[in-house]
Amino acid sequence: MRIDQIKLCHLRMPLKSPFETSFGRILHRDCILIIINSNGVSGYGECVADRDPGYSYETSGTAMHILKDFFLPLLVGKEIQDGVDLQRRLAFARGHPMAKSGLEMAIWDLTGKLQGKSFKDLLGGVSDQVSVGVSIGIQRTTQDLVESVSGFISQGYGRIKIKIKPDRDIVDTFEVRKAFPDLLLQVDANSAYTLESAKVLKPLDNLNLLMIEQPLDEDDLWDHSKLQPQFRTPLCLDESILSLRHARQAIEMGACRIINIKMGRVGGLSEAIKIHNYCHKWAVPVWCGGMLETGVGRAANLALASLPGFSLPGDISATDRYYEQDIITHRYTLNPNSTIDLPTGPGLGVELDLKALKSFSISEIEIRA
Ligand code: OSB
Ligand code: MG
Repeated sequence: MRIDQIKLCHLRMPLKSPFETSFGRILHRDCILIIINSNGVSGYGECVADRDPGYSYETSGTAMHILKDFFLPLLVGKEIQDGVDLQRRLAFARGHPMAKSGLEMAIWDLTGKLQGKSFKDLLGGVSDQVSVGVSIGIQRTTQDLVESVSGFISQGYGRIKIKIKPDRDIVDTFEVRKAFPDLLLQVDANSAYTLESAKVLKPLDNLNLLMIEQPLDEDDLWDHSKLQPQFRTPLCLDESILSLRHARQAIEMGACRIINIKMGRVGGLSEAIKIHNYCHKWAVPVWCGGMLETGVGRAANLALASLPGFSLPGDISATDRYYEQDIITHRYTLNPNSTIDLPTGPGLGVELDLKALKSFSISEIEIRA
């Protein structure tokens, strides 16, 4: 396909409620919507970099810079075969996985639309609905947290993840477990501990948690490999896994027993699929992580999570959990069995709500051939 034009919309969307993690509080969610035009057809991609460098060094600002000054000039006016071809052209650039991933998503959306195939069919997905859970941020008090968990359970969510940090770990998790003894429950520390300080988490090992996500630093596979043998509960890595190579090394050294796959974090859909395939082959459970995506990125996550190795519920909640107003016309809803249906149209299968898009856009850039 020939790339005629690429447009970047830097969006800032109000969240229904603040989302607090060990790295900070998110009130507005930033992202970049990427629209690639080829022969009158538009492909959409979402770059999930946030406004602040809390989860990762990449921000919406660095992504705008890398896309505008380095990637777009290389692509506009060129013939691109597919996502793999795109990544070959971007491989000269070190890092910036979220910027690369947003572009790759748009190329896959175009590919699907041109071939009349849904994302699920392009990827080889095996189900039309995927199991999902909800990720709950740190609340003002433990009591607020228990109430929030209770609210999401009544909405039908069958798996809950709670965020933890030092001093908001043991009591929060114990109280949620006490209130809901049979709940599928997991915790996410977003790198808030060290090998030493993670000793305080030992009591969580008796709470029948599905996993403990990313307790230590993102660049610290080695200490995770020392921590995992001290716990019966599986450790899951999120921030630490930026590529298939990291996934293989983490598994080989016993740094985790579960992997969270986010296409933005690993540089795109093709790398995400490689990690899935590797883990599936070695029977390592994976699940699809979330970055508070708009309806565009959420469609891609749903399709990814329909691959056969995604055996655990994903952080892919209904639109309602995040946004009063989304940038697509469809709103994802939760089925009573804690699943969400995949879109069925060609490509991502989503239609933009242009009025909403305009209202959230804080800057736009357009490059034509
Ligand atoms: O660590 O999984 C995380 C959101 C932003 C950045 C990092 C994380 C998260 C979530 C939310 O946990 C998942 C979602 O519902 O999209
Ligand atoms: Mg995480």
